[in-house]
Amino acid sequence: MTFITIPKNHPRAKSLKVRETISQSFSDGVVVSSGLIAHGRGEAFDYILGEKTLPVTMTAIRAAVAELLLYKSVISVNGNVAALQCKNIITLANLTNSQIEINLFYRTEHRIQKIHELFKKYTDNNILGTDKKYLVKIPELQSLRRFADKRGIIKSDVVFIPLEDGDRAESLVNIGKRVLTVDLNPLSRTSKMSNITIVDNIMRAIPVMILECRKMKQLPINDLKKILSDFDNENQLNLILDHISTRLISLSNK
Ligand code: PTJ
Repeated sequence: MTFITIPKNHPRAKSLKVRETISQSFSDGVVVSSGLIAHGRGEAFDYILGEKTLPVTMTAIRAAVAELLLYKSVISVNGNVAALQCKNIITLANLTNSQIEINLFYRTEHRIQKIHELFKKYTDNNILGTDKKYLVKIPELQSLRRFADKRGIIKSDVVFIPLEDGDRAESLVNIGKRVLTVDLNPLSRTSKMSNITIVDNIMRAIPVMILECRKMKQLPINDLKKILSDFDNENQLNLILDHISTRLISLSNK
């Protein structure tokens, strides 16, 4: 696919560049067509939030990093996450000693292979979710996301599921996992079902998590546990909704 060059001084250049990346990944078979729609919904929420990482979101980011540093964790990646943040996911996984597992809503062997190849370009780490002999089904989950790796998600304490659907978030919580997510929509079921929701664009959230992780790695275990116990996801989502309400009122110039 060829694209018209985006002028560097275009006011929406950054956002258009991300669109270009995700469209190209659709052509490459990494992203599914619904992934483009999901991206558009994300953009709409990002516009409303103000397209920056909110100070209040730093609390969720630090709590999520604390979880990844403290417990046996898996970062679950889908097509959109692979397309937009592949290299940074590898960095975050290395820093937190987490495994990476591919898990797709629109699961096909072809897409698994494409996403696997993409990760293998940048890492020698074992990418889970790719070898059928290790896959088992998560009970009660009907979608193709039910296939989870015995060595990864099944064994883990914490599953980080950026850009997810609510059903799996709920099923993972039901089987006793701690669930972390990145979702621009504070009203989604995933946001509400997860233990820690980072309401931010994945393009900003993962790089900020990496920065925080580099700082927090030096902290004693009890400090990390305190960051976690101080965090309340319901309160976090309420604060985000407060921010949106205040922002929209101020924009209406009333
Ligand atoms: O690759 P697959 O087959 O696993 O499919 C992936 C998608 C994303 C298509 C699938 O998981 C899906 O349909 O997800 P949903 O239910 O549309 O949820 C995705 C959520 O991510 C929505 O709440 C979006 O607002 C949000 N979102 C989209 N883009 C971003 C985002 N959140 C953060 N950063 C983004 N860039």
